[in-house]
Amino acid sequence: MLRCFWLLALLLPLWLAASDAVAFQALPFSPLGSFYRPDHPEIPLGPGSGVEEIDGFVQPAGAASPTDLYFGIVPAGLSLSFSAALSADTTDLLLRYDFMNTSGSALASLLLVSFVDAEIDEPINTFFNEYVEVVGTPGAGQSYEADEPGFTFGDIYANAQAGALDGTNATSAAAPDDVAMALALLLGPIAPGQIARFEILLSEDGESLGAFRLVQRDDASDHAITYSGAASIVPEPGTALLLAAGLGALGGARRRGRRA
Ligand SMILES: [Ca+2]
Ligand SMILES: [Ca+2]
Ligand SMILES: [Ca+2]
Ligand SMILES: [Ca+2]
Repeated sequence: MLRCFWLLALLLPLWLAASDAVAFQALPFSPLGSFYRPDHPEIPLGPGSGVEEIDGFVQPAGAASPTDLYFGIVPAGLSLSFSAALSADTTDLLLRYDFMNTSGSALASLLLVSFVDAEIDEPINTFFNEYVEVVGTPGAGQSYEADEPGFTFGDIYANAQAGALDGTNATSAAAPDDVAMALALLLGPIAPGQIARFEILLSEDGESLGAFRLVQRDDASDHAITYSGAASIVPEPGTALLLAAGLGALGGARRRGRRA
């Protein structure tokens, strides 16, 4: 009996530490980068966190409204390569949406609206004791929204569907509720064959892409989800080759210099 007690006393701190160390993990995203919990029950995101929904809405210049990637369709004139990657220490989940302009003509702009409805410590303290903190100022081409996800009063989901985030945080620590976050990233022009790369980072240890970020908090937990995004044009293959050749020549010059 005494031996059992000591075994328990030894193992309990280890078990508590292990349970607290649950980290972000890969989610079963659709090929176009959507995740919807009712399709995949009981998938946690990280320490205390679960995801109800991650989705993207994409709108090329001239389109009347965005296309919801959840339905598995990409607007005409574009192809999408999506990937999700965990950092080596599994504290960060990077979502990458690479849209190539396959239309044969320049595209003036492309808008991606990312939408995340996550919950923190839902089994312990519900999903409706949460709020969002907005840190910094949106960069060029960025806008955001934090709000109740649309099951009761929030308009964030409707605004994401319309491609028009309202740039406000309707959540507050004083009146916590269910919350969702959205980021809009506008990029252009995109030449034929070029790739518009949109990256979204979900972090459990406060990392972000750039200084602007939304931080989802729980009023009874130390866990938080930091959400940020960045957009860039990926150089055309020709440019990338030239760049590589230039760097190669530079490397060669340095090696020669060191030997001399
Ligand atoms: Ca990290
Ligand atoms: Ca909660
Ligand atoms: Ca709103
Ligand atoms: Ca939520």
